[in-house]
Amino acid sequence: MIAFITGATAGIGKATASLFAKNGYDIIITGRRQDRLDAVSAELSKAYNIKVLALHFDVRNLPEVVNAIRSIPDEWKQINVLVNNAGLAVGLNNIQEGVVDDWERMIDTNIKGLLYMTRNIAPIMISNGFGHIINIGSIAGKEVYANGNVYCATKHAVDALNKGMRIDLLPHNIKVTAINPGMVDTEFSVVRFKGDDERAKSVYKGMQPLKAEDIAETIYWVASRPAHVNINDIIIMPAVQANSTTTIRK
Ligand code: NDP
Ligand code: 8X3
Repeated sequence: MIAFITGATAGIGKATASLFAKNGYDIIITGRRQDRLDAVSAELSKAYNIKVLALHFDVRNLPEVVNAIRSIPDEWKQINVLVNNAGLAVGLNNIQEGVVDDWERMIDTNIKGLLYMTRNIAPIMISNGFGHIINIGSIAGKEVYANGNVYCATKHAVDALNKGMRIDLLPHNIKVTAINPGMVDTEFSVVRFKGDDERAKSVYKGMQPLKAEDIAETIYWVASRPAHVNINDIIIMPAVQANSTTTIRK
């Protein structure tokens, strides 16, 4: 069994790669940070005695995506699961003061990157006659919160693409699932606040967020349902978070 996980150098992607590896999957992992990719690759192949194929590319760069996927050896092409996880929020500004470069990074990564990956992996799955694409959306793809404008728009796009690709891939025996988390304590907020650790920590202050492993377990559960079962869509929240804007803090 083979699982392909984008953005496996940190957070949810790394925890997901680790759980699939623990369950005996060979894994294809991606990310832009080569040193992290090498470290995850070495750690998981040693810990779980599985094979790892590490592909170093930026999901925003279509030629890089195409070349990386073309480089996959034939013995790695029986891909059972693609987890479209690579993504980010950059900035938290109102629309009138938004930073256009932040908008472009989010749109290019969360929407176009997910599309580039899907466009290049789905034909391989179709030719195999099986597959499962798991898209990582967000509660931000179900609701909108103040200053979340463009990040929320990108995750609403993931919500729509998830539904659309499920229809298009249905005749090809390819399952499509979205996992939509609330707050998860990863590098997400450090990235959103451009390295401001204190501001990132304040996001989770006084409350217990989800861990990356909580999402990994959900992804693995979805992927391990019987062949006749598909989980279309899951929203998973910390117990103390009711929605994007209502959280109990001590
Ligand atoms: P992290 O910042 O911890 O991890 C993000 C991963 O995405 C990294 O491995 C990073 O790798 C990769 N990535 C980012 N941009 C690119 C790119 N252009 N090309 C390739 N890889 C990229 O965040 P999370 O684990 O929290 O985020 C994972 C997903 O979960 C995202 O889609 C996010 O929107 C979503 N999510 C997160 C929530 C949270 O509260 N944390 C809640 C809901 C959804 P590298 O930098 O090496 O390229
Ligand atoms: C990440 C969670 O609350 O910042 O998607 O939108 S949130």
